[in-house]
Amino acid sequence: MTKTIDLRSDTVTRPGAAMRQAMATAEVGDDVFGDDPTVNRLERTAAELLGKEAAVFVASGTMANLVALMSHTRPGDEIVLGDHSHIFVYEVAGAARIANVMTHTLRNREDGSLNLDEVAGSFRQRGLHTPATSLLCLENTHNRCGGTALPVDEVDALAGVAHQHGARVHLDGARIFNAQVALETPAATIAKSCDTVSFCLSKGLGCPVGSLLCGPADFVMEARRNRKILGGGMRQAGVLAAAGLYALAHNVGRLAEDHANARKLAEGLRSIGPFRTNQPDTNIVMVDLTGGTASTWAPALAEAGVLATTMSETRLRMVANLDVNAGDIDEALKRVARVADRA
Ligand code: TLP
Repeated sequence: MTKTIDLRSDTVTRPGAAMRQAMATAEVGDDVFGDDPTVNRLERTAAELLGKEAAVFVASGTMANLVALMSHTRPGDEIVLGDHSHIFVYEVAGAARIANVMTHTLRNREDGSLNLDEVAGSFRQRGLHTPATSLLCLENTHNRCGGTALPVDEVDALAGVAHQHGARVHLDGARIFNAQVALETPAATIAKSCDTVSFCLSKGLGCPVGSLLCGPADFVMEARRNRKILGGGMRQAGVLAAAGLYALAHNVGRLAEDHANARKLAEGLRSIGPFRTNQPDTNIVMVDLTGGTASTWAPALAEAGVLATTMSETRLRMVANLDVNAGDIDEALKRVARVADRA
């Protein structure tokens, strides 16, 4: 059987033997009582890496973002965020349904950034007729903008404007370690001007489950209460936290390989068929189809053993990940070329 090359996301990876060994031997306790030593160690490690006072372990990136919104805002507040942000596009309107906030979207530029003047003009003060804008949400790297890594000075400028208007800043850093590697800048520096930052263990870092939400100690206390509301209080979660500690120790530096593989994939695709791609900063390749449609390309590629995600009728996404090596990228390109020859 030929191996299927799964490029749908960096979430599709399976924990390897060493990670499973770390999970199997983890010391555990009841985390709702604060008794799980491995969870406690992961939370301390995450807070240190992100340069924040404290962190809380949650089930997913979506839960981290929702808990952040619940903890930063009051019902009826307004939040400002990009129109391509994961929170706005992919989180099932949790902001509206559960955090009870109104979303004010601003256009994301191609590189995932927001226009500083538009951000500055978007804040409203609580008044007889108006909601308070209490939070700006940023995303780095930016998923729908092709895994772009937003430079630190841009993050700082945007956060500075929010702070001038009395709002706080949450950074969806689901892939902040990809940004760390691409920008050669510590995640703590990237997140420095943001009040809170979340990141995922279950994307490029290769864990089966888990995200961390990091911020000031009093914020994290409130976040623990909100996590409990969502049913996210976990018990012997040390088996999962052990995977996270393993990943933070072993799987961060190697993200450079994913970035190189994404570049190789993008370059190869451009020379093969009716494809235009981004020049990936990190591990995400956006493939714009200049011939045919996603509804014909995606199944044809799957049939040939290359899985991609359909973003729209003219766009596919392919994501380099821990389970795909440079040889697999060469093989994927050969398979795509065979499909393109028949098209
Ligand atoms: N992204 C997933 C899908 O939901 C699209 C993917 O395959 O890329 N923030 C960002 C920037 C994300 O990309 C994701 C997941 C999340 C948050 C949510 O994380 P999970 O899936 O753990 O809830």
